[in-house]
Amino acid sequence: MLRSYLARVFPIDMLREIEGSLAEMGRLAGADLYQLQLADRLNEPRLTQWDAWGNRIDKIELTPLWRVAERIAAEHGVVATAYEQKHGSLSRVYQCALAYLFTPSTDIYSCPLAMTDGAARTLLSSENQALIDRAVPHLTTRDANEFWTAGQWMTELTGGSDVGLSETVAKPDDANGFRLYGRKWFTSAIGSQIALTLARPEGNPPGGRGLALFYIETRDEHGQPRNIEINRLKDKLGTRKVPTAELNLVGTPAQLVKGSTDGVRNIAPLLNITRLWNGISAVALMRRGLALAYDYAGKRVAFGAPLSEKPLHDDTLAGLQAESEAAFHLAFYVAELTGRSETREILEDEALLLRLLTPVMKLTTGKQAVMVASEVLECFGGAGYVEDTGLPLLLRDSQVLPIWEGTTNVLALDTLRALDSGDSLGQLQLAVTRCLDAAREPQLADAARVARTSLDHATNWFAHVRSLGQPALEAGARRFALTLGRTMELSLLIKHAQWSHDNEQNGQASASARRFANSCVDLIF
Ligand code: MFK
Repeated sequence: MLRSYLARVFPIDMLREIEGSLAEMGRLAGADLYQLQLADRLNEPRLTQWDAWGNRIDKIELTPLWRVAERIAAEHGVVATAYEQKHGSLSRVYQCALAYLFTPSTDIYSCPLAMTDGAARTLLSSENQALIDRAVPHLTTRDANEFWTAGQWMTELTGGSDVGLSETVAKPDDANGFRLYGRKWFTSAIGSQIALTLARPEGNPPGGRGLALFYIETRDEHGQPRNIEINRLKDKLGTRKVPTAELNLVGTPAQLVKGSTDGVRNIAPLLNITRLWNGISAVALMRRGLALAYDYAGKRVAFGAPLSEKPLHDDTLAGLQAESEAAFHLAFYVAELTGRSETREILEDEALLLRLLTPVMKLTTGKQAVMVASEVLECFGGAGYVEDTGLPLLLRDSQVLPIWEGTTNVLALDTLRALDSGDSLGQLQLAVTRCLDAAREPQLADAARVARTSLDHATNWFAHVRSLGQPALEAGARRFALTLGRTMELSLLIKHAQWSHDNEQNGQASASARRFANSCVDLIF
């Protein structure tokens, strides 16, 4: 899947340049990191709040896998590649390919990397030169000793979705900075050196506009938290290697990143990057699950033959293959658009498409990841339900993907918000049409018809229900957004299938496109 896709989007010379590093990352993920992941299965991060002498230290210890993952991520440029810009706008695609290979064997180390990437992008777009000079070289370096990761501290007791309700207060201090006071309720990857967070400068109005975006360096030169008390680590269903904390900010020194208002708008670049990572993680975990299921199907003999020779098992795997290929193409398409926006090659119309497709892609692929992981476990029968196979982890870790970085419903509403500006739906129609117009193979015709019909249905639904008012529109927003996502996925899959037929004489993508076309693309009723 990855090789075929890269061969389509990269010029051949560029592909030669990046192939070696991708192959090396693939080797690490399949060998050293995978072995370490299995050995690390029972380890979890630890919080030590007090030292022997009664001092509050709030020390976090990561597991061995995560310590290795951090070094490998830095040295292989899993964040840096996007900022070195050696391959123009395709640098972002190259970076996502590295992240895709790195993710399945590193137990959601993608979380701190996503936030690090998002923080670098946010700082760069803030035009705050002092903070850019201070932090971005650390966030984007390949030197593991200099590498910093970033946290994204948004969620408070008042909720993870309605961020405008945040209660953290910012008071000016004597050194032209601020001190933050408040309680953050779900702060992922608390081991990070810096964090971007939201707080309300005293006197600002309520809501998201009254919040401001702040930069924090979490520990002092002795490694002590800077007026941050870590109350406990979360006891989560999955992502258990990620040290996620509840913490109090008790006069934490902080600096404004950009203005003293509009924190939600100013942190949006970070959200959009982490949502891209969420999609790449979704397709990476699906791919890992499928690889294991295919391998097992060749080995497990039942009722007289390997599972791989059983038509029903084969059919089940084909359905999962189609879901994961479709999701892959949408996630990487958003990476392409993101890359173009970062090199400012993006046209105004394409920027609208990117704004629309980012939440659509995140919510669509998140749901697919959970479904695929659940089915993969079932492909192993009872073994998929047993912890020491390492398989249950896949389902638990996938389950976070539709939740964090905006739940499916919150992102469905964000999709409606994205449609408010300009003709973004028209841009999506254009993108779908371009994909489908490329398809000449007769065996893709039915699939292309499904994509056209579901797109028409979605656009007609939107035009009609919009006239009925906001409650009706919101009630259908999830079905609508998922239909847009699955239609775009099908269209991209068809486009790739045609290319693969022409250039590789390979029918895999075509088979997946036909299969996916019959897998509930249109969810509007
Ligand atoms: C494995 C990889 C993943 C790694 C994960 C890392 C783990 C991190 C764990 C977490 O931190 S999870 C917490 C993440 N939190 C969220 O994702 C928040 C979910 N909620 C939303 O996204 C809400 O839609 C939102 C908070 C944005 C709504 O808040 P508001 O105050 O009602 O915002 P509003 O008024 O809609 O938008 C304010 C401005 O921001 C508007 O611009 P203007 O001021 O110019 O009008 C919006 O257009 C803009 N905006 C909002 N979302 C945007 C955006 N602009 C661009 N892109 C977006 N996505």
